[in-house]
Amino acid sequence: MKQLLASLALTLAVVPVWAATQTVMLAIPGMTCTTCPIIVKKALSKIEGVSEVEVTFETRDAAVTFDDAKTSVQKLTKATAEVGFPSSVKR
Ligand SMILES: [Cu+2]
Repeated sequence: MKQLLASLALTLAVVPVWAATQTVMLAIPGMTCTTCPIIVKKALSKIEGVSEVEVTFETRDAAVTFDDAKTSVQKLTKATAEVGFPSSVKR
């Protein structure tokens, strides 16, 4: 039990309870060639709080992993729109 509490305390110290990592799927229908995902990925990657971006041209979507204490879905969709690719939440 002592050991369990110790490991639990360690987990809480590493990942603050108020910050949650989320992954959102964005639909980006405006991507028309294989260069588009590169532009979209670059725009999403530079947002503070975004840790992972996986843009798939074939399905016209992007999986974005971000820290919801630092950024929001609105900021993600705004960033893609600013580089010419309006996006919406797929799931
Ligand atoms: Cu293109």
